Amino acid sequence: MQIEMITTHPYNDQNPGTSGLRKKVKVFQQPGYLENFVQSIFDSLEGFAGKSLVLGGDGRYFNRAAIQIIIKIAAANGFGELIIGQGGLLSTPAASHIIRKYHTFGGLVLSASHNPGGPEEDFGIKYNVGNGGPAPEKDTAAFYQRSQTINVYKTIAMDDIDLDNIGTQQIGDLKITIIDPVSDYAELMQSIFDFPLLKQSISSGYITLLFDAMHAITGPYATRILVEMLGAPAESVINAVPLEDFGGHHPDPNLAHAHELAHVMFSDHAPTFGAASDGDGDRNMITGRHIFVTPSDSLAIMAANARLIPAYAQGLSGVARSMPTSQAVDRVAASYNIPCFETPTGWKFFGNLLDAGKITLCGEESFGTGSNHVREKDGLWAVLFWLNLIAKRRQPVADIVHEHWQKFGRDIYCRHDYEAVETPIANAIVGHLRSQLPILPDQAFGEYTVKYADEFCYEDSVDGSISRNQGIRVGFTNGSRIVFRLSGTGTVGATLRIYIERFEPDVSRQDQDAQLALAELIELAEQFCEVKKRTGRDAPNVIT
Ligand code: G16
Repeated sequence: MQIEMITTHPYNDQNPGTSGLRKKVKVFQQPGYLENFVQSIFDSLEGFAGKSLVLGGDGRYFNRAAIQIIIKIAAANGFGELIIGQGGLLSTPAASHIIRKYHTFGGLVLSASHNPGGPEEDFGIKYNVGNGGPAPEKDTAAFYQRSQTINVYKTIAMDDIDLDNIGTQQIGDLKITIIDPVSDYAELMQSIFDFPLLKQSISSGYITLLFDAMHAITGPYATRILVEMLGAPAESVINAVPLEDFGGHHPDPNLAHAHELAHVMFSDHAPTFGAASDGDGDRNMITGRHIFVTPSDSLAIMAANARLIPAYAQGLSGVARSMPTSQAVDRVAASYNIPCFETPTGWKFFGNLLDAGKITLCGEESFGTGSNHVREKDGLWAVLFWLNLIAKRRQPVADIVHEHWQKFGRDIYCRHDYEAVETPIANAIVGHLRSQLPILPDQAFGEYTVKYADEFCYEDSVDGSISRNQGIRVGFTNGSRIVFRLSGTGTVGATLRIYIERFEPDVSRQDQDAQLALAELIELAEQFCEVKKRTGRDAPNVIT
């Protein structure tokens, strides 16, 4: 194989965000843009000569073209084997599992997750390390640093690889293995959950279900597992065929974007259980007949019931949640006397805790839940967890949720997103919030008295690394909180996220609408950050 050294120039915007580098497709299509970033990753890593790399993506527009480019750069940089999902497809959790199962050096996952796809939309790339998890901050900082000085990348001249036929091809020193993207993952799920019980509950009609794959990667995974292995009727999986533009929708599993599912779940002919996943299959939305389960509640309920699932029957070593996630899981941990960790937003922060065995389950308000079975959040795993729970407890979703609130209290919760805010305005909002931090403590606003106001700083208890400026928190003496942060995954302007929660122990007051129950705190949030005033908007773009 003849290695070619191609002269290039740095791009100044290749700083990975919350989850890898996400930009418009047009940005990635600039000459050398993708090549620079991939070469910067390889230049920052050591010891991969002759080793294996996993490669796959969520099938969005530019996925196939990007894979062909990466194959050539990986070959020129000396990898010994590439393990690629058939058709260039791999869900994020499946990629994580394959890295772990086959002990590869790492993997590249091509996805912009829940962001829309298509020639005018978004693309993304992230590097996962040998434990199967997203590269930690020290690595992503090194990738960025290298991208700022890069002046050459390596590639080889060769024909495009056939991605569609399973099997092995040898090209010079490089072995390319095309694998079925689903089978290893399906086998893993079978080892975690009680498949015979699930099969029986579905075939007897006790559980009826609807899964919305949103024309994204989980279509083939859900069809294989829910339909072929567990016997659900084929029509239980909707929007099952992955499309490059996700059918023109945002593959974002929430009530706003998974509206087809939401419509059915709140209708008279709703099945027992409904769920959706996102572009790359790591997020999940859980619903039952006429009920939506917030991701924060879902995490707490999973933690409280984990012993009912075969793989977690021995109990949990600990749990973790991202800082803006509600404190519901903290109450479960306290009651079961297990540790609960609070990390910054971003799945990469759970990796060390999982590797060290300090936690078994973790999750985020952004529709992500997972366990020590892989090192990514996992959409279908969460779906199977809930199905297993329903089958074991023989209760509808609404009863499981209400019983949980009765026992632990309810953390009433919502998130308001203001998307595509002009960056200078967003920065001014953050500056304005920062300026109030010293003066807010002890101030009273109606029934709310500020207990603390700060910027979240995280010290990793395993490696001692410190991550500063991870969101602005205003906590009140009654346990309520308002959190403000700028998203690290958007591609246009800035997205301001406002997270609001209030604890309600009184059972007679738990069944309130979240927006109404949180109205006073929502007002206070505006008073603190002035997003409406400064942007001239009258409402958030998305409420979850
Ligand atoms: C990614 C990260 C998550 C994070 C989410 C939202 O998810 O993996 O850990 O919670 O983004 O991040 P932000 O609030 O910064 O936009 P995904 O599913 O987009 O890869």
